[in-house]
Amino acid sequence: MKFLQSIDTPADLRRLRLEQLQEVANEIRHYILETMSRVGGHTGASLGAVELAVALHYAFETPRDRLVWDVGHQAYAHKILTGRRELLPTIKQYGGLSGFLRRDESEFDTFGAGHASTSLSAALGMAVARDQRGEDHHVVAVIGDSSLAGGMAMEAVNQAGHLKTRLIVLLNDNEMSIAPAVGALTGYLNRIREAQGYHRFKDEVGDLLHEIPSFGERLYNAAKTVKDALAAAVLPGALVNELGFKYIGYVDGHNPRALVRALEEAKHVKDSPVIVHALTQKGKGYPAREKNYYAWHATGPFDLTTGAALKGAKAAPPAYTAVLGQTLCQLMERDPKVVALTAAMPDGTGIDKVLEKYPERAFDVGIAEQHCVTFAAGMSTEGLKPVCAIYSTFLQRAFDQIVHDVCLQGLNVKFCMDRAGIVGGDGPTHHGLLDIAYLRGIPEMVAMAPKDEGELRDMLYTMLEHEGPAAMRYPRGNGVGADITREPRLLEVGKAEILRDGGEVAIVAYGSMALPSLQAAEQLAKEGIEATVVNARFVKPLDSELLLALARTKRLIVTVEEAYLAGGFGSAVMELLEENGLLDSVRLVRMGVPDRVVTHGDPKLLLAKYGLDPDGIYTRVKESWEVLEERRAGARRRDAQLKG
Ligand SMILES: Cc1ncc(C[n+]2csc(CCOP(=O)(O)OP(=O)(O)O)c2C)c(N)n1
Repeated sequence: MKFLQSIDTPADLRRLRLEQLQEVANEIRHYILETMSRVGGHTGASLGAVELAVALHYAFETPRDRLVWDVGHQAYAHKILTGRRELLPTIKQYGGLSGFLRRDESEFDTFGAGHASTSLSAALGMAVARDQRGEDHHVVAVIGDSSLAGGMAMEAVNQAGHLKTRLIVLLNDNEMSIAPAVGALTGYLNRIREAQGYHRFKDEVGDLLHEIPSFGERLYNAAKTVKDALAAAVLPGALVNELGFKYIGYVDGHNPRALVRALEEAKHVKDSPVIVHALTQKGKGYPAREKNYYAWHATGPFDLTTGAALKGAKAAPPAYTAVLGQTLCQLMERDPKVVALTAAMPDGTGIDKVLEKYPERAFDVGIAEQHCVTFAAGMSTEGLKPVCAIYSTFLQRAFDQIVHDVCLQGLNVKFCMDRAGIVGGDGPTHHGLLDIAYLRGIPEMVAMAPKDEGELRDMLYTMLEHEGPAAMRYPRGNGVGADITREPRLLEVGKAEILRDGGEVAIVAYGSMALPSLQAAEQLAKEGIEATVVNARFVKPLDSELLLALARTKRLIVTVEEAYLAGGFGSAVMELLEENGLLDSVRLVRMGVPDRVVTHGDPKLLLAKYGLDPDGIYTRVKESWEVLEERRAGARRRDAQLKG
């Protein structure tokens, strides 16, 4: 690494000559590839933005000039150039670098990111604040073509064009989301590309016409009129201009020289926002680019020469995601009213399988969770049964749509929330810890969580048979090896399942915590503490009959959930006991995630940190039980003293 070794801040980069930047980019690309082949990460997305990061830090005086990356998954080169080079191998690991951007990680990360389409709003806010303070630095947002189509980004374009604020937007256009990009905006960007080819052709023809003696000039003028008319229709950036932005482009996004030149040009635009349109290739330099588009976006560890994924040693049960996709296909075969929707996550949600099998009944709406939910609501008014498969964390975006457009009208929309709970390396922006709290307060909603992948199938079937809104949460990763070959069963809505019966303790677990609770109970039994274990299945409606019976007969109830405690499953049980005047008759202990930001890292480690594994549950139950026993013994001693 001839250059990289001595680049500890962007100021070091800016000391180099323009023609040396490509070499710096090559070194960064090599370093990312080599590191990611060992640790995995958003390899492809970041490989595609190497030259962008180099050009940006070269052209702008960061951190004085503000750089706002959208999502942040593509910003590994930015991390490398801003003093975090040595830490790259720790990315996404506990205590290591974040996989996205964090203000507390670096002064160069001007805005925290992880969810898409936020950069333009944030950058516009910064630019307006700059103007109000009479300062003169640049504010630059870097956004991908798919994130630009997200609702928030469009809202920001609308306001920026109206305010005429000085703001630079670097569009990282690789024609890809995680899957191939979808939507009319993608079509528009494609047309810009095609139109530029046309204009180049036109200019060449113009030059030729000029060379024809006497007639040439007239022919050129006639052609120019036609060209102007055509230009109005397809001029690159015409729509962008109409929206109040200047347009510079397109630029080869892998040519640092061209990029720096375009960015320098953008700096001179003072009276409006400006878009610099860079064309990039996701996964640029990744060895197996042709084979699997998902690998262009993110990878686990891989073979550096072939790009082939390095597989784990033992075969694991199928992932919840795969079981969802496969079961949905199966159920769609039986019920023609069912349609499937994903918001830019076909692979991540299993909807890719449905898109393959039922292209007419499955929709990838792009990064547009809010639209997705209301689109589904509209379909359901006409008798369809839409299933929205959206990660728990991304469904947060669509809260009001769930309330206002689905539940208040009692519409028949189903929500499959993948990645519910602690997701691991993607960290705070991606943990799905809030869905229980944000869904269970909504009238009409039915909310459930399966204990394993077999029950996921039952629940999907149950949701589809249920009339009205319903949601199911399930964790990231592999199932537990449950039978997925049997026919899905219809479950009774609001009925829990007793997994183990006995003793004066009840562990009531929700979803992913049911089996760890069962294991904890087995461990407790070995020490003479018998516990009933309940797989709650539903948080709304709760199985109040069973829970009240437990409250009347047990001395200790422990609720366990992989979610924030505030407003969660345990809170629902506590409310039920309070409503029935039972809070004093039984000791209630709630286990879950406390009111804290949960960092990134190995999910096993994080779950253990919050006591949400068999050992943690065992310990908490045992301690709580011992306190009760101690109190009982104390009370007995006092009674005896009084009597004596
Ligand atoms: C609200 C939200 N929905 C979905 C995602 C998942 N996601 C992460 S990156 C990405 C694709 C972004 O595509 P684009 O903006 O074109 O950037 P690229 O990855 O192509 O560089 C998606 C869908 C997200 N981060 N946030």
